[in-house]
Amino acid sequence: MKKFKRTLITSALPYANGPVHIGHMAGVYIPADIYARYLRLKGEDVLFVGGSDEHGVPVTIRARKEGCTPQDVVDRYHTIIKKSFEDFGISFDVYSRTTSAIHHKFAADFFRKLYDDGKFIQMESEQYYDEQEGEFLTDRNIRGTCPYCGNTESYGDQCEKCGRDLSPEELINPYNAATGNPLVKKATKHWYLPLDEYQSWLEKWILEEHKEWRANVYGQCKSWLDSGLHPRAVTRDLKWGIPVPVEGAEGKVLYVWFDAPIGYISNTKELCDAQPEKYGQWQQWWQDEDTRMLHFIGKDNIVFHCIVFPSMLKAHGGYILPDNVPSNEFLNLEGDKISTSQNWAVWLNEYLEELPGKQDVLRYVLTANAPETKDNDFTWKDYQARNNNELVAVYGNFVNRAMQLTKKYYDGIVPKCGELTEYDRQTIAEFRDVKERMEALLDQFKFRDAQKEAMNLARIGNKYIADSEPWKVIKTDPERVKTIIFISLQLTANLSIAFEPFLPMSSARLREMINIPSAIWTELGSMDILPEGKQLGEPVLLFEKIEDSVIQAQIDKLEATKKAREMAKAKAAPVKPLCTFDDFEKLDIRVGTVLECEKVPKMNKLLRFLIDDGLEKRTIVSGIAKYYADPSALIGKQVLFIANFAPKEFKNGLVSNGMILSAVDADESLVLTTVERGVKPGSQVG
Ligand code: B3M
Ligand code: ZN
Repeated sequence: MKKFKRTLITSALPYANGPVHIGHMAGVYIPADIYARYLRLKGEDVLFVGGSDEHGVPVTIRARKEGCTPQDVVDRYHTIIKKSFEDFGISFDVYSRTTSAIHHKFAADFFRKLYDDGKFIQMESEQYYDEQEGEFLTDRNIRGTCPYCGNTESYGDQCEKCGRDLSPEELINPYNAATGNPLVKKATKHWYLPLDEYQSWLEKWILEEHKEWRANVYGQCKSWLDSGLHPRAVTRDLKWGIPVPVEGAEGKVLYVWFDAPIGYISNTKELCDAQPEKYGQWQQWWQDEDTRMLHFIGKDNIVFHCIVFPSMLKAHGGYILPDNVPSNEFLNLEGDKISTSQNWAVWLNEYLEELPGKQDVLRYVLTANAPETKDNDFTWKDYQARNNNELVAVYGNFVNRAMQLTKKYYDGIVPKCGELTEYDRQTIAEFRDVKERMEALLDQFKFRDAQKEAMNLARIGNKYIADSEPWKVIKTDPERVKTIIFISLQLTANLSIAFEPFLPMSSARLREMINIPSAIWTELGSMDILPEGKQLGEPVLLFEKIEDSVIQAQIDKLEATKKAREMAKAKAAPVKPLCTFDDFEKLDIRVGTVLECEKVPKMNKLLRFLIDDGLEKRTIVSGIAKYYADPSALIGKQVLFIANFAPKEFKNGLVSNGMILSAVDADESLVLTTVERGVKPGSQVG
C-alpha cells in the first residue's frame, strides 16, 4: 500500500432539516470518529471534516410545513445537529455549513470552471410546472397516484406505500405537494455532467484499482457501471440553493448533490484560511497526492461519492480522489426501518435529555451493532444488556476492583511488582499483541471487531482479578497481592488506551483516575505504563447499571409513536350494506342508568352491569373490562343498550339481558360507553 503523509476524513453532510438520529451515528459519524481518533492517537496528521447540508428540497418542504423560511429551518437544525455532535464527542476539526458565504462562492466558482471548460452539456427537457404558482417542481415536491398500488399520495421519487422508486413522469395525475395544484409539462433548460464520458475511466479506477473497497460499495459501483452511465442534471429550477452563475440562468440553482460534496472542500478552506499555522493550506488536503482521502457515508450516498463527485473532481482537474469509501448499510430500530418523516428514530438530542451522561453507552452499543456488512437492528433491550452485562459487569467492574483495592491496600499508590507466576505470564501474553490485532482491524475499518478486542481485554482483566482473589490472598500472602494489583493496574491503563477511539469520555475519566495526561497508542500492550510508586487519583464508577424502568420508558415512547402513526393511518371501517327503517325498527335501543358495575370474577374481559331500564333492573354483561381500571366509576352514569337483545348465558351461569353500545378508538385508548345524563331511564332511541 502507498505510504501517505496525511489523511483527510470526510463524513456525509447531514441535511439540516431535522436532528440527527442513531442511524446517522451508527452509519457514518461514529465510524468516522473512531478512525480519526485512532489515527490521531498514532500521532498521524489527520483532518476530520463535517458540516450541514443546507440546500435541497427537503429543507423547503419543512419550511413550508412550519410556515417559516428555509433559512430559519437550517439555522435551527444546524445548531441542534452541531451540538449533538459535540455532545457525543464527534471530533470534527471543522463543522461548517453549505449556506456559508465561503461555500456559496467556492461552489459557484467550481461550477463556473467546469462551465468555462466546456465540461457540461446543455439540454432542454420537459419538467412539471405549477402554472398558478409559476414554479417548476421536482421529486419530493410532486405527488400523485402511484401506477403500481394506486396510492394517491405517492411522491415523485418514491411511493411510500409500496416502496417502489419512481420518477415523476410515472405518476398519474401529478400535483404540487404543497399547494395541491395540478401540474403541466413545460420545457426548461439545464446543465448536465455527461457521466457517460467518464465511464471507462471510472471502470478502471474503481473496478480495477479499488478491488479492496467494501463488497457493498464495490458491488453498487459495479452495477451502476454495468448498466451504463448517463448525463446527470446538475442544476434545478428552484429558489433555494446556490444560483447558477451563468447568464440567463435566473431562477435556477445548483443541484444540492452538486454543491454538497464541494462543501467538504469549502469547509476545509474555511478552517485552513482561519488557522493556516495549525492546519496548513487547504490545497495540501485536497490537491496533494500524498494525502489519503476517505469518505465515510451511508449506503444511499454511494453513487454520489464513488461516481458523481469523483467525476466532478476529475472534470475540474487538480484534485485527489478518495482512496476508500467505507460505507455502511442501514441500522433499523426495533425491527423497523428508521424514518425521519414517520418519527421512527432515537434522536440524539432527546436521548441526551432522557439519558444524560450516557453518550459512551450509545457509542458502544452502536459500534457493537454497527451495520458494517449488512443491515442491523437497534433494540432497547440489547442496549440495556450491553450496558449492564458488558460495560458495567466487565469493563467497569474490573477497573473499579483494581482501583478500589489499590486505594484500600496501598493508599492509591502503584505497588511493586514481585515475581510473576505462570498465570501472570499467560495473562500478560494475551495483551502483548493486542496492538497489532486492533490495528489490523481498524485499518480495514472493522470497528465492530476492533471494539470487541478492547472488550476482550477487559474480560481478561476481569477474569484475572477474579481468579487471583487478592481480597483473600491479602490475609496469607500480602507480597503476592502487590504483584496482582500491579498487573491489574497495567491492564487498566491498557484499557484506557484501547477504548479511547471508541469511548472517549469514559477513557478520559479513566485516565484521570490513573493519572496519565494522554493516551499513547504505542504503549498499548505494555506492562509498565504505570510505574511503581505512582500516586493514582480517586476511583469513580465508569458506568452505571440501567434499570428496567428506564428501558421500558423508551420502549413505551416508541410504542406511542407507532400508535399515533397507526391512528393517523387508520381509516374508519367501510359502511355496512344498507338497512331499511323496518330493519332498524327491530332494534329496541334505550337509555339506562348504571346502578352497579363490577368485574366478573375469573372472566377478565367482562363487566357486569346492573341497569335501571325504567321498568325494572336488568343485568347486562359487556366485554369492555380492559378499558375500565375502576368499573365503579361508571355507577350513576347513563348508557345506551339494546333492550330486546336475545339473552345470553355465560359459562359461569351469568345471564346477560341486553347489549351495551360502546365504541373503541383505533388505538384502544378511549372507549365511549356513557351518554350525557339526564334522560329518563327507558327512553327509546329512534
Ligand atoms: N445530505 C444526504 C444524506 O444526508 C446528503 C449527504 C451529502 S454528503 C455530501 O443522506
Ligand atoms: Zn405505490
